[in-house]
Amino acid sequence: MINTTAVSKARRAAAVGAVLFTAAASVGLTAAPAEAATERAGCTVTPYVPEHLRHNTAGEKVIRYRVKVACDADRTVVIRWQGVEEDWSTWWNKDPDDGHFSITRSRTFGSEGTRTLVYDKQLPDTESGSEEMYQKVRFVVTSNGVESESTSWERTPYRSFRNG
Ligand SMILES: [Ca+2]
Ligand SMILES: [Ca+2]
Repeated sequence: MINTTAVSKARRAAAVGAVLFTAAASVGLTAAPAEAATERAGCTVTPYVPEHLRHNTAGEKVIRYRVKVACDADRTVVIRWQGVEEDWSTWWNKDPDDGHFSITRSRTFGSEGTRTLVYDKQLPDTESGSEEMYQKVRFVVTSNGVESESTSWERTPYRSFRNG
């Protein structure tokens, strides 16, 4: 039996991809790197594409969300951190992304350094077929009592994971 949901999802993804490709070509953009970093006030934060870590005792996939944080000395960084399952809305079919987690993490650097934050969570089941997981972060930096403005949200590409 043909899985019509998966087929229609693939068609929608292809259609969205074609539109994005056209838009990028028309303004001469190059493809974004798989992982991009944002710098603000002496801290650089890099979110990575989610990875399959292991299976839990229920037989479900546990996904690892990883963010690298590098700061100069005397910095405190507060990161808003979300995991999301991507869907594709069109004007004729509203299908917004599914929020998965939303957390805040803070790290203080007395001296210059780099730390990796990880968050592990069971893959959600939001639809038939695979789940397209990505993560996004934004952050503020405080140094000597001065707080920076927040960065904009920075998201990773998604990675597809099959449930089970
Ligand atoms: Ca999806
Ligand atoms: Ca979904």
